[in-house]
Amino acid sequence: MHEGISYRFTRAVVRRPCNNIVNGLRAVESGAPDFDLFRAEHAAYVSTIESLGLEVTVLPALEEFPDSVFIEDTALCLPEGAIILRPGADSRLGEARESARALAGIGLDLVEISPGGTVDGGDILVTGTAVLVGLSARTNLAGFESLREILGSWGYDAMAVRTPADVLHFKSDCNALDDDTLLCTSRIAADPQLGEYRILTVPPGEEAAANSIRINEKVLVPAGFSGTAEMLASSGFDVELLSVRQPALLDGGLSCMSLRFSSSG
Ligand code: CIR
Repeated sequence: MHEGISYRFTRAVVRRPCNNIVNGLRAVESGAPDFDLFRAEHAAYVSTIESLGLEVTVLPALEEFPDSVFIEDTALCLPEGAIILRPGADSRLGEARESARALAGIGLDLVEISPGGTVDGGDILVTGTAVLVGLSARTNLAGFESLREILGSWGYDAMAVRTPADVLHFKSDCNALDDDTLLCTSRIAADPQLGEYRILTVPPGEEAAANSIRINEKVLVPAGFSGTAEMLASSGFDVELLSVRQPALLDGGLSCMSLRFSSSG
């Protein structure tokens, strides 16, 4: 593994939200997102990532796929190339084809997960020592096995981990702050599967803040979670708050709206 693999990035790929985003999947109905507000939050997200030094490729909206702004679920990009995933929701499977085309277009080598398995990128967490893959309603064992084989050929260890019940993705509850530190919810923090990591736990009531993302020297935290922001700042992290109110209506957050990677390795 390369030092800083979990948070040092030079590039990102995002996809603009489509008008049809109002029909995006959600576990609980809390109202449809507003397209104009979504677009504004997405634009702020893109400019924040750019301000952190990343070269950002912005792909066009895809009306055919309401959830396609959540591009993280379609691929895993590493210095060795892009692994094209197989999203576990039927309505999202075709998004991976579109990502494959775009990633090939920017010069990445592509490998594909075998048909039969499903894996959402939201279940994949790259840490300094292993790639953790949460088994969930979207990511199954066959998908994990296929991913493990590809990662193994590139020299990465993959480990299947438990995604808490009724949680969409592993990364809804757990993200990397550096190569050996994770930010977790309390429902996952004490899990022995994470025993080798240093763990920081979000305060009660701030579970959604576990979907914060470290990019280079900053940790982006969803706006409204001041307890988490203060805890991270007092642990020495440089924190910036960013609103994801609209994506949250569709169970999306900061991690899911970009593919982040380092082109230099
Ligand atoms: C879905 O249910 O697939 C979308 N509405 C949300 C996907 C969020 N993806 C992510 O956190 N990686």
